Amino acid sequence: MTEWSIAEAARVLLAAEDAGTSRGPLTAEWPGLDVRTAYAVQDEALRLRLSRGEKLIGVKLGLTSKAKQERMGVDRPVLAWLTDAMVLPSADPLPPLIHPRAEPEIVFVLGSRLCGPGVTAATAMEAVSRVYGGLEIIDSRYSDFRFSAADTIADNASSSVFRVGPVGIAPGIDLSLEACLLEVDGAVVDSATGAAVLGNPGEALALAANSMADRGLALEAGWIVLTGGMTDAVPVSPGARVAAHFTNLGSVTVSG
Ligand code: 0L1
Ligand code: MG
Repeated sequence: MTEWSIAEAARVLLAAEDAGTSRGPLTAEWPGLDVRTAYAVQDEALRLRLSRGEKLIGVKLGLTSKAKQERMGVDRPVLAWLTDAMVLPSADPLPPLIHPRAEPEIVFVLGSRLCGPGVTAATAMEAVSRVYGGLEIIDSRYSDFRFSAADTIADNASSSVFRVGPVGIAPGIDLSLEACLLEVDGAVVDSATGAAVLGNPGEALALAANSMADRGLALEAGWIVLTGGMTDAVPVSPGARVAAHFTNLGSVTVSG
């Protein structure tokens, strides 16, 4: 029987990611894994990633849409770390993954540090230098994407890779109205506007800053922030081509 600890959980989940294997939820074996402990697991896994040469480049929010929370059975948004190893270079196909799913996101690049508590969507947007469209590929280390909030937080919110689109604009447009069509192999499979992301992606950014402040942390200048899937995540089969077409933020494609 595994003697669970923060260090052991981080090691096991990172090893599963590296090996491309999935497992049952940690909470089934470690009932003491609560949300606070899960963020400590995530932080320890980040420490391991940095110690092998990865660079911290930002954060991602997950489960910022009610529809996705209901589908995944998790009742809160989650935060996780982004490193440079998660950037999918343009034109590269997906690396081997366990069960990849793609979701379109509105992406911010911060021009200045953003530190909670008390950050509102309006003050959050003042820290943004550029807004992009992106595609995040999520890949849970739990079989069948079955997990509790604490499980997925420990698993860095199913992070694997993401691609930011080629069009970056200064903040100013109403992002709640920014629309996205999600296509798989040329057929539209879903659509949404930025309103799906907590009413406005600026709200997600404020939530990230305020949640980080609860942990004594801030969002740093230059960081990338993925604000959460606008639509449900679609499975990416080998050879499939997923495209996200945004109204003002251009198009992003990923091939499986
Ligand atoms: O980026 C995301 O929305 C992922 C959140 C974690 C849960 C999941 O795997 O959907
Ligand atoms: Mg996401």
